[in-house]
Amino acid sequence: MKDLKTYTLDEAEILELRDAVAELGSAGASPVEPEFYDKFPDCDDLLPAGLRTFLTDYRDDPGSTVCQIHGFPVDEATVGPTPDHWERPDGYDSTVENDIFHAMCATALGEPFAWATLQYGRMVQDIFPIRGDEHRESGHGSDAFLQFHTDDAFRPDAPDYLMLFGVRNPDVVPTYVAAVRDIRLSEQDRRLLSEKRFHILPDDEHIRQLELRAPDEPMLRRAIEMRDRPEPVPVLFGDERNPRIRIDIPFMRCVGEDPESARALTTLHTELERVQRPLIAAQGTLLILDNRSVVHARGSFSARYDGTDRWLRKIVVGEGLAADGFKPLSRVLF
Ligand SMILES: O=C(O)CCC(=O)C(=O)O
Repeated sequence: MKDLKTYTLDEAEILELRDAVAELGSAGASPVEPEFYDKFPDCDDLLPAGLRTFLTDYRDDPGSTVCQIHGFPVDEATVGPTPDHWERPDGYDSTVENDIFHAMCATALGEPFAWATLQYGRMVQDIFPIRGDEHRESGHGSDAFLQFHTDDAFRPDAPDYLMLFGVRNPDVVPTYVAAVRDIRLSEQDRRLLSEKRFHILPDDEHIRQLELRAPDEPMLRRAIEMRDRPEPVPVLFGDERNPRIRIDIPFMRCVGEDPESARALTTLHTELERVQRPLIAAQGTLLILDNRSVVHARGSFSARYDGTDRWLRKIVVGEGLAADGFKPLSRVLF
């Protein structure tokens, strides 16, 4: 990927950010809750000027794929051990500083939102290994390689950006990214992949979390409907010079018997592997992926479950909502 953009915070900017985080934090609203974004819709104005410009340039460049921001300080003692589960009975105070920084950067890109089906619809979600999930294709797996996907590819209104903040990543487990613009495909494969020949199903987490905790929720029925009666969709779409992609390798299949399309999908997968690049959401690094033009995967690793495991925080953002001047009625969707 030729166009990875990087910003490293300097000491003066870190001090400025500490003040901004303290100011927003003292108002008592948590970025885990939707109210934070309604209360502080312009909190990105408090970002250091250079960082804010970096983010808006990234957002406004139609060719942008991935960027990373290094250097937000994380205090090991404050964040404490990596939790066992996203339910986190002790609450979210330990990560509030980096969550506020994360939320400010998210607001510079568009409207942060969450899915009601995931982690009780919290606006900042946890990614870390959970005991028993080792072989699952989710952010809570570890031994399983999490294969290429765009986030929530089963939905037409999938996020535009995915933002991953490293609370800790001691084993340097990579997030692999591949830009669809870098791949080479035959005309025929491109055509097949641009036709409505594929079913993309909701990934397990959208259904499993509600089945366990809120089996009577209507949104669970909607998610099951999307799994059992998916609409056919293309994998590639948009302008050929700057193509868009929706894909979720472990949760997709061709519509009916279609060996040609299956082969085109395999070729696409191989190409994504060829152009992939490992990025590290190290402690204090924020990775930002354009979820329309970049696919991502995660390396496998052995979880220790001793409080030192890899821990990321995640926010997803819709750009279109803000671009239209439209404020969502609810930030927790399904
Ligand atoms: O853990 C990572 O690096 C990636 C997580 C991921 O794939 C996701 O949250 O969709």
